[in-house]
Amino acid sequence: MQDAITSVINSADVQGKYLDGAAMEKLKSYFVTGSLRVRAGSVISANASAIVKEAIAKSLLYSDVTRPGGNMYTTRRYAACIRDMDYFLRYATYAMLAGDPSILDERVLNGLKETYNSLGVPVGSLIQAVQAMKEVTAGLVGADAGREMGVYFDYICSGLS
Ligand SMILES: CCC1=C(C)/C(=C/C2=NC(=C\c3[nH]c(/C=C4\NC(=O)[C@H](C)[C@H]4CC)c(C)c3CCC(=O)O)/C(CCC(=O)O)=C2C)NC1=O
Repeated sequence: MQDAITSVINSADVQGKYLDGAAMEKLKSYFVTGSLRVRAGSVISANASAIVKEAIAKSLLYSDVTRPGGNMYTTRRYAACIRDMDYFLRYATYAMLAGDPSILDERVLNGLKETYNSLGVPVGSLIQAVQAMKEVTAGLVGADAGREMGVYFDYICSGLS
């Protein structure tokens, strides 16, 4: 896993150089948004289950996936879906705090699309649910932090499509 600081330092080190102006700018924009990120991280962790519940209610409840024959039908599969949404929220929050998406590649997206395809989990519906979670989260943390979280929710969606 990388973060905004290690990724800037690693790429300078590969070239055996001190940080140049562009690298310093990247660090600066990460540092000035530090308290915004930490505040958003606290709000999200205090409201995680409500965020997931509302995102599901907005996107999938009473749709084909929750009806008999749908992939969320039965308590076991419904619970697996909620759990997956909570994974996405938690790892997107880690990535937002780190300012870097690599943790999503390593711990969430690796092999996930293949798993979903083999289980018949409808990826289109799942992306709808993650997009709903992006809106719900932004409503809670505010536009600036919401935009930052949106980067990582979108990263998850494009990694699955
Ligand atoms: C931390 C990283 C991580 C992720 C992301 C993860 C996902 C994950 N979700 C799974 C299943 C599942 N995922 C869903 C999700 C959904 N079905 C729908 O229709 C909705 C669109 C959607 C919820 C939004 C469902 C229903 C299952 C169970 C499918 C089945 O067993 O038939 C499985 C198969 C094994 C299991 O059931 O636990 C994995 C590995 N596991 C991990 O360790």
